[in-house]
Amino acid sequence: MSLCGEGDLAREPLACDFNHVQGPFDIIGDVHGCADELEMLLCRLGYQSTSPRIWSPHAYHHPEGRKAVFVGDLVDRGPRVLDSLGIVHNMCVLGSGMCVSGNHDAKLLRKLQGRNVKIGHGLAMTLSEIEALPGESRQSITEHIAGFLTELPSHLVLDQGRLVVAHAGLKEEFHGRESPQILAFALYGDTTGEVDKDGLPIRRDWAAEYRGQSKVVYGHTPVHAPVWVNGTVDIDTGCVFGGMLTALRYPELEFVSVPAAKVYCEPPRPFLPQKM
Ligand SMILES: [Mn+2]
Repeated sequence: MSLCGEGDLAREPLACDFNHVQGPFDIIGDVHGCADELEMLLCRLGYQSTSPRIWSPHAYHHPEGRKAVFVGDLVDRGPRVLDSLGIVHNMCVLGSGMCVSGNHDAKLLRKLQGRNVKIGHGLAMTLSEIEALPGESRQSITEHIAGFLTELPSHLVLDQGRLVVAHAGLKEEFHGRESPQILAFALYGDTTGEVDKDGLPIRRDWAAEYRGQSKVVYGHTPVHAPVWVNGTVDIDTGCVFGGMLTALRYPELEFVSVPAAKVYCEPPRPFLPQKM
């Protein structure tokens, strides 16, 4: 909120408020450093490579003005994290892309801000890519990454509220609002605070209870194929785990996927159909 005019309280748009942006969109699932598959998917969707010379040499735009909307978790686990960040950052700057924060992006940001975070295998791979940068550019690239990650919103409300994109999904009462609780839901899902026998967080099935009018497109939990549930769909088809990188074309509501070139990381729990 900011004061404006003669005491009128002018409402500043929230970071998530993109009601006026109509698309069409290509919403893209968790990239996790799989830039090879991201570039292949963008090409299949009709995006063309451009040379923005902003921060990294990679960017794409669509000749018909479509926008790629990323569900977050750009980083960790995969082989080309910095290229993935560069592509998405540059597309956001050029206006051909938008992105929400994922839990891995938020954790990398905390690490870059000097906070004490637990470094698992996935984050270690991101940090080793940063360490491998030549000394003279490492600091400025790291600052660019931190600045980009700081600006990622918790979720996006698009197309007059008809479309909501959040990393782990979002229940209707949280759409278009901001709070620490709403951010936690958008990043981690509807966690109960308990863990299962494998030590993984137990999540409530918010999508099963969803009755909203807006379509909610999200990622975070790898599934072997996207399935609509009450107007919500998880498009994280586990590319980094050897699955696919999937886009949902909107408003067409068509899925476009490219297969992962390989298993880059073993999944924490199986998500592909079990072979009999
Ligand atoms: Mn995630």
